[in-house]
Amino acid sequence: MTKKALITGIGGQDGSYLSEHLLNMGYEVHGMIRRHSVAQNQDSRITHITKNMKTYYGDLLDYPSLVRIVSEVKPDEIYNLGAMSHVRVSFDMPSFTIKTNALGVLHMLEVYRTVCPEAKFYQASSSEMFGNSVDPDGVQRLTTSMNPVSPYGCAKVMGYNLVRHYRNAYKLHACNGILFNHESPRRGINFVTNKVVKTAVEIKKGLKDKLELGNMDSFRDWGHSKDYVRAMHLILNHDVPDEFIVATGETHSVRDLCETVFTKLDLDYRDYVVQNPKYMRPEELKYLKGDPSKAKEILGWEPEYTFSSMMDEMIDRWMREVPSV
Ligand code: NAP
Ligand code: F7E
Repeated sequence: MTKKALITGIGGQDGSYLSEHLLNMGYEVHGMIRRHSVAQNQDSRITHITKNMKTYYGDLLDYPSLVRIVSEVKPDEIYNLGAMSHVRVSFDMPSFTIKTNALGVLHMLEVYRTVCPEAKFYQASSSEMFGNSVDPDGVQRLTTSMNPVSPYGCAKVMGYNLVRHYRNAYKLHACNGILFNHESPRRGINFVTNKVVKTAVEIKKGLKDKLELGNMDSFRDWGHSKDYVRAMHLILNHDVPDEFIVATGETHSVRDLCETVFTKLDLDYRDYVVQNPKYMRPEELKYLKGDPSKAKEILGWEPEYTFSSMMDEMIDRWMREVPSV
């Protein structure tokens, strides 16, 4: 029988790639989108596949909308990807962030428990939950303590714990994927990778003469969203509901990122990058490097992209889309 998946945050970066992946596997895909005053922004990342799926208006903070959608779809698999996902913005909008990323998870779990408890549930947990905790060997793993350093991270810890609690208390198949940073040409342009790539291309084409950044000395473990949505499906479909880290096990500083991207465009980043305190955070997460060994050993997950091939794909997008003067 055809499996039915329901995705919250279907119009986001991961929601769009996950939809493609599930459609390719023969799933019936349903997704929740939010109403925007500019209607074309509601589903701009998924317009190429909306004819193959069904979308519903809803919001993680609007409990009746969740009851309506889940009752109508009766999904076999729920992927809760909806979130206020920008860490720096979470300092500006802490209340909305905590509501969406923590209370929103509780709402989804309650509807899941009461409407379709036989379904499977995936929660989009994040490496931001670790904050500045690092094991002595320079890696974050499932046993690393969680000391979040942003409203976003605090809310994600709450969501993570709620999933574990619901699993144990109500015997639900509810899982957490702790995903480290993952990017793609579809990444929002206010996240550092796509901001650097887009601006570097604009500089290359003579449209800009500088790139303003915040902290260039933080390190991130950057993978590709396409690889990471495959991991989501594997995590959810493992026999036992569990927690998994998804990461590359490689780390780069923001400075390395700039050097890589500008060098690929035959430019020297030091001629163009300036620091602007506007992009600094009240508290910074300095270093991320995840240990994906459990996902590799138990789920057989392997990423296909490298840092370099992902940057090439992102550069290609902007070389095509940024007009030449
Ligand atoms: P994204 O592109 O920002 O997508 C987030 C989606 O959530 C958007 O479709 C957004 O809709 C929706 N959303 C926001 N507030 C909502 C609300 N109150 N009710 C319902 N939907 C809401 O993020 P992403 O990169 O795809 O990430 C997907 C999930 O993984 C998020 O939960 C994120 O926190 C988590 N995560 C991401 C990363 C990463 O590096 N990408 C790493 C770890 C975890 P609008 O477009 O209408 O705002
Ligand atoms: O920042 C530094 C910034 O905003 C990365 C989300 O998907 O991953 C993401 O959160 C680093 C930080 O991602 C700028 O200070 C410097 O150290 O691309 P980012 P993030 O905060 O790591 C986690 C795992 C998630 O779960 C989140 O949803 O880059 N940085 N200058 C800058 N960052 C931005 N955005 N803009 C700058 O100008």
